[in-house]
Amino acid sequence: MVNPAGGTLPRDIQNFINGAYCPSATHKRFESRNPADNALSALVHEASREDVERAVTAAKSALHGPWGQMSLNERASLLNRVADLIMERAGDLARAEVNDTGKLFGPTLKGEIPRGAQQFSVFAEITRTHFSFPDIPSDIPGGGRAVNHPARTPKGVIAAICPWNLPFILSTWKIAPALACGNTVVVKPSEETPVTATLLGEIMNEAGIPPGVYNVVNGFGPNSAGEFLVSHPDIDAITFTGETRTGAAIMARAAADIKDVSLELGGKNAGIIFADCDFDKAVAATAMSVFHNCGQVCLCTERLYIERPIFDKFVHALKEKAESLTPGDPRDPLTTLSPLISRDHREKVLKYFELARTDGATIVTGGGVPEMEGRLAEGAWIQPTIWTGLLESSRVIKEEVFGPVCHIAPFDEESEAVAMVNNSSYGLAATVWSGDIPRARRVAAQIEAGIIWVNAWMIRELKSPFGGFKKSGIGREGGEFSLDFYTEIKNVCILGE
Ligand code: NAD
Ligand code: 6OH
Repeated sequence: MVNPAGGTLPRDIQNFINGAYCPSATHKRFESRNPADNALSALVHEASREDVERAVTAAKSALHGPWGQMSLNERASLLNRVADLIMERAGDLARAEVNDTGKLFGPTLKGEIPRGAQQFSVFAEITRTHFSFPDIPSDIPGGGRAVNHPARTPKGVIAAICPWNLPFILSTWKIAPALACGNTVVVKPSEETPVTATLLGEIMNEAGIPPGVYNVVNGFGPNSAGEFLVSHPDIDAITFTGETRTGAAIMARAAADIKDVSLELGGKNAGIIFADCDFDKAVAATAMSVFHNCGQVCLCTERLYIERPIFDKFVHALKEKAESLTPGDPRDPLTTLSPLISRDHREKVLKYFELARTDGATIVTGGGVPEMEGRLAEGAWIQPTIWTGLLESSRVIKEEVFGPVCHIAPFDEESEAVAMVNNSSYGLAATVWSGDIPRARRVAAQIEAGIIWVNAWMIRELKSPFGGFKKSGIGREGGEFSLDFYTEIKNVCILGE
């Protein structure tokens, strides 16, 4: 049993450059606070332009050192060692993640950290087995035979810019394929959640990953580490997860140097629930999809369309689920609701609560801030909230709130539900609940989203493709689908006799 309060947490978070922790060149530090009680959890060294320069230079030269000469088997062994060491340090990583985010300790220790470890073993195996291609002979006009050898080569130095909602998993999602494909990386964690990516530096050193292959620069976006990294001429590609607006700014900056981008952006995910579904399962999974991680998973559902005969019953059942959630110390196994990431983010969510009221919503439950006791009264707590009665044109239906909220509307016709789901500028994920599988397949085929679950939510095989339609992003990552972003394909054509 890992003690959630035990272990020594790093309080002074430095940058990790060329295999060593180093303070900011300007000695500037910023505060990181625990959203459960607003206590100061770390002082973080903000990387200056000079620090970013050193990190990118280290990553660039590491490409051609021992890392670049390694066999695929050697590289895979190192990455498997990283996976093992993450599991050995799972307690430290989970505690750090909980302090940074307010996430529940149990699911973080048992779910998110092991899943981050798994990314390294999955990509070690994928790249070890996929880098040899069969020869493809082709006929040349005028005689002769040529043999084409397509070979994947590393793209170079990858900038990985990460969000705060699932800090460890979403950073490993980028780091593991980047390294497995032979690249080097400079990671910029969110300013809200710098610790786990920084701790990973210790693990990389212990695993024997050569210096410079993995680097971390901490700081903010504009006029800070994020912007310095994105605009650095020696960055070869940028993988970004975060808000659509930020993705657009990064893409615009990357265009100047024709840098490749992979963008995992915002969403306004919807669920369609037909009257013939397994009602209890649909309610339980939908409650998870709305309230898990306080609604701060990019795959969370914020719009629900319920077939009219079960509308009232469904609203009532989801209300009961929402009201049964218990906010509290994230380290307490009895806590079932975590806080938002920060009080600033809570201000944003509360503005949507206000907007919903102004737009005439019926507040089924929630709509405010819960009363918390003692030190937790300082935290970023919010009530799980359900609305009905809004017009589809309301900004609350159109914009991503990123909190434990949803709007529920009835529908009569299948085509009407599909049209409402698709009437969005986003297209990341959707759920369909029905006992009629041919219908569920037909509906799924019409939904404009990158990930569609039928009678499920959030079951995600790491090797499956992940990404969004429309303003939810560009590109697909996950398993083999990551290879196209993290490699360049070079074709060598040899003309024989
Ligand atoms: P954000 O866009 O505010 O920040 C993400 C990262 O970008 C941070 O590290 C930030 O410092 C950095 N950044 C900000 N401006 C920058 C700039 N101009 N140049 C370079 N870097 C810059 O996002 P967030 O608030 O951390 O995360 C929440 C958002 O992320 C939500 O919109 C959510 O939907 C989205 N998200 C999407 C996915 C997905 O896979 N589609 C997954 C998780 C989160
Ligand atoms: C967006 O926030 C992505 C979530 C995906 C996962 O957590 C996963 O483990 O597949």
